[in-house]
Amino acid sequence: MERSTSRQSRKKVVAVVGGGLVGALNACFFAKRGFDVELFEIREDIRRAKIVKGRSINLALSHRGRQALKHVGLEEKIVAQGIPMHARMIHSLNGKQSPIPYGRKGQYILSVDRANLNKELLTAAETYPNTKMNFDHKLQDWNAETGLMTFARLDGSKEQVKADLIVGCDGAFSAVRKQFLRRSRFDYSQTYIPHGYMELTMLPINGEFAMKPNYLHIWPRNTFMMIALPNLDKTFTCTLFMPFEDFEKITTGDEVIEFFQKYFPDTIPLIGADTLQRDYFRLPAQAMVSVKCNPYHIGDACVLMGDAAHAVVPFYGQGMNAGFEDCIVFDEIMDQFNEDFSAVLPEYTRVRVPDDHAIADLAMYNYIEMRAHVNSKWFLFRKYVDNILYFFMPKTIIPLYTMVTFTRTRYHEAVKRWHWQNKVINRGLLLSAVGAVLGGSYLLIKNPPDINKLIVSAEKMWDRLVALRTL
Ligand code: FAD
Ligand code: EGU
Repeated sequence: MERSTSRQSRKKVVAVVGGGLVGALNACFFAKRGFDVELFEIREDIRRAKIVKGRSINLALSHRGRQALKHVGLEEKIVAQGIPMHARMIHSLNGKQSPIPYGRKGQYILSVDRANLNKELLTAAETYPNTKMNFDHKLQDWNAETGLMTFARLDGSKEQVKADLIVGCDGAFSAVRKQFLRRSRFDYSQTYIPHGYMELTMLPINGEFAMKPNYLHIWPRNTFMMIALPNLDKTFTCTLFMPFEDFEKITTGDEVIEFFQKYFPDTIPLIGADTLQRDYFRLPAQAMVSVKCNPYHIGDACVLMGDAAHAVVPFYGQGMNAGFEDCIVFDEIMDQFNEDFSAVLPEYTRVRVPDDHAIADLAMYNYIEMRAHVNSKWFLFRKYVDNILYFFMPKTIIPLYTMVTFTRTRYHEAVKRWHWQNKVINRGLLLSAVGAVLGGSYLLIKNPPDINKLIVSAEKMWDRLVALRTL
């Protein structure tokens, strides 16, 4: 069956491949501009599905993601269904909890439910009369010369569709991207990290959240780490990050408890030993991959966005936020170039690649940093220093996570500024050290201390020490 959806007289047809977070949002962006939008998604409609399988249950939504939602009039609605997290709560091994604010009052990130967000975005896209949703459509192949796409259905049938523009939003293992890989001068790299992740549910206790809800809870333990985000149903989703080889060492329920007793003892009564053992063996640990590529487009026919263009490891909480920002950046360029795809697509690649590569690098850097030497004390110390410098010099020293999380500073510029700030801080430290030595020497020379007084006070000190010993 062949179906040609491009019509001469009408607005151009945009095929969005992938109905995940970025695909569904993109459908809204293109529909708002008046294009004929066809969205293709391999899964059934998740709004009707009983069980939604997929990656992480909840996500941290921050400024960039919110700005994108605002563009399509969804910010308020989504924010109302999220849980504000004003600070991180650092859990030390001894059970001590220390909050560290994300920013000033009123600066917070949101814990949002992935499935719910996806449903809201699909529903929003569908309210435009010029969108058509095609579920149970798996992109099998497409032709970069003709733009003809082939979809496979569950019943075994095939469908061929043509569009003026193909927007690849089909995630880290993108089928759209496969055609890019066959072309010359396409850069591509993918890296699996040695860690896997596993999600554990912390149920409410006596009908209330088991821990304080308005925090992103973190258990930093060098190579092991756990993070918990609150859900609207008063549960927490705990994500355990650990090298695959360590996941494989734990094979019995007793070993699970033993492991948690050693590294996350405060969570055992909160999750419950039996729930912990059940959740641990329910699903195998999931892999994490980082993908970078360049360019993001082919001619005027196809463009990649979201994880299809840049899968990042989750150690900055930015994957979805960056993907949502892709949509804004593309939209702005569409304005600049009058929706002329042959100009918009190369400009989008030119502008966006350096920023997406920067956040991919930052997330990987943070992964390596956390794994290498971040225990709870170090984490607390680093964030305190960040926040104190920011408090006293808010115009000069802005913490990196602040630029990334609470502004739309281009990612690559945030990295540049971070390097510059580090230089300033190091010079400041060096200068104060040199200043202290020079100033101290000057004062000593100007007011030479009376050597007798020094000796006397030394004698007094000795007396005091003796007194202490005999107490
Ligand atoms: P996806 O969500 O993967 O959606 C792709 C869609 O395409 C899917 O619906 C899929 O079914 C469909 N599809 C795939 N292949 C085909 C095909 N051949 N034909 C048709 N359809 C197809 N990001 C944050 O911003 N904050 C966080 O706190 C955060 N935490 C994370 C925690 C973990 C453990 C992980 C793994 C990721 C986290 N992320 C976070 C990243 C975030 O999940 C992704 O960046 C985001 O889901 C990307 O959205 P996407 O729409 O590009 O891709
Ligand atoms: C990982 C998994 C704390 C959800 C990075 C911070 C994350 C999230 C941090 C996951 C960390 C790490 C930041 C936010 C956020 C911190 C951030 C990480 C949400 C530098 C559901 N990270 N994440 N940084 O600052 O900027 O609190 O799975 F532990 S939100 Cl790894 Cl802001």
